[in-house]
Amino acid sequence: MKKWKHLWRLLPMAFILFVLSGCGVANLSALDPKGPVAEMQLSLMTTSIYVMIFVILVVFAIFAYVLIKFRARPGDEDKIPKQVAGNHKLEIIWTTIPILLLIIIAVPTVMLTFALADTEPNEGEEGLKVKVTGHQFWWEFEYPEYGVTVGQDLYIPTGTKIAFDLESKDVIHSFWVPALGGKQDTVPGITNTMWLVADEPGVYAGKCAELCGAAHALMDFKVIAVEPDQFEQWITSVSEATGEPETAVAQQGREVFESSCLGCHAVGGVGGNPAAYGPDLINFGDRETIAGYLEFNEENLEAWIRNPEQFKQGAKNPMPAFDHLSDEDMNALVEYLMNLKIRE
Ligand code: HEC
Ligand SMILES: [Cu+2]
Repeated sequence: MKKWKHLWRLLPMAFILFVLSGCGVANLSALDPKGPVAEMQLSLMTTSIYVMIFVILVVFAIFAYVLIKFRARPGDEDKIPKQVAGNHKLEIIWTTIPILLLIIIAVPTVMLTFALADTEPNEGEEGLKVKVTGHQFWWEFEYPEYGVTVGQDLYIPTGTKIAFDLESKDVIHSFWVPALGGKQDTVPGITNTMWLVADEPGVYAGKCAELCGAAHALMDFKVIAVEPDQFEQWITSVSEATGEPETAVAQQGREVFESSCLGCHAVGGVGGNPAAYGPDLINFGDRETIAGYLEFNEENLEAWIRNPEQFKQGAKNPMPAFDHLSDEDMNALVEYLMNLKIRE
C-alpha cells in the first residue's frame, strides 16, 4: 500500500530506541532484575504503570464518548447543556475512584519502603557489611568486618544480604547497580544506608547516578558476585596479600611505585594518604576495567599513568601525570601492577 511507502523514515527512531534501551550493555537494566531488591522495585513500577494505563484508558474512553455524544449539532447554537455542578453522586464517584487508585499504589510503596530500609539480615540469613565511599571519580569499598578495602570492583557473595553504609569524600554521588536495585546518594557528612542481594554469580555494571563533575559519566564500577565460599577465599587472600613483586622487573616496578605512587595508592594495607587519595591497588591485576571504564590492557594502563587527565577531567583530587618516567621504569611499573592479582 502507498501509505506505508515512507515507513523507512521511522528507522532512525527505531535505532534511537534501540540505543536508549541499553542493548549491548551487560546487566545494566533495571527491567531485568537479578536480585530481590530490583525485583521488588520493578514490581512496584509495573503496579504503578498498570494503574496509570487503567486511568488513561478510562479517561480517553469517557472523552471519546462525550465528544461524540455531546457534539454541537445544527440548531444547537442557543442551547445550554445540562449543568451538573454540585451533583453529589458524581462528586462522590470521582473522589472515591482516585482514592482507591492511590491506595493501590500507596500500600505496596510504604511496605517496600520499610522493607528496603531494613538492612539487618533476616533470621538465619547471612549478612555482610560494606562501606561505600564516593570520590571524584572513583569508588572505594571497605569491608569493616575484615579490615579490607578495595577500589572500583566490589566483590560480594551471592544470596547474602549486603548492608551498605554510603558516604562521600567530596560532592554528592549516587550508588546505583541497576540489575540489583538502588539507588542511594552518597552525601558528604551523612551516612546513608541501603541493602542489595545478588541471586546469581555474575558481573553487574554499576554507575554513579548523580551529576558530580566533569567526568561523572565515567564514574563506573562493577559488582562481582561470587559463590559464598569463593568470596571467603577471596577476602582471606586480600587481607593477607602484601603486594610483594615476584619477578626482578616487577621488583624494579615496585621501587618506582614506592617512590611515586604509594603516597596515594595503598597496596596491601600499606601506603595511601587519606588527604591525597586514590584507589587501593592490591588486586589491580584482577580489575574489569582501568579507572572504571577503560579496557583493561597494558597500553591503556601506560596511557593512564602518563596522563590521567586525558581520560578524566575535573576531579578535586586528581591523579597527577607521570609522563617523565623512563620507558624502563614504566615497563617495570606496568609489569608490577598487572601482576597484583588475588583471584586464581
Ligand atoms: C596524588 C595522588 C595520586 C598519585 C601520586 C598517584 N595516583 Fe593513581 N590515582 C589517583 C586517583 C585519585 C585515582 C582515581 C582516578 C579516577 O578513577 O577518577 C587514581 C587512579 C589510578 C589507577 C586506576 C585504578 C583503578 O582502580 O582502575 C591506576 C592504575 C593508578 N592510579 C596508578 C598510579 C601509579 C602507577 C602512580 C605512580 C606512578 C599513581 N597512580 C600515582 C591518585 C594518585
Ligand atoms: Cu557522578
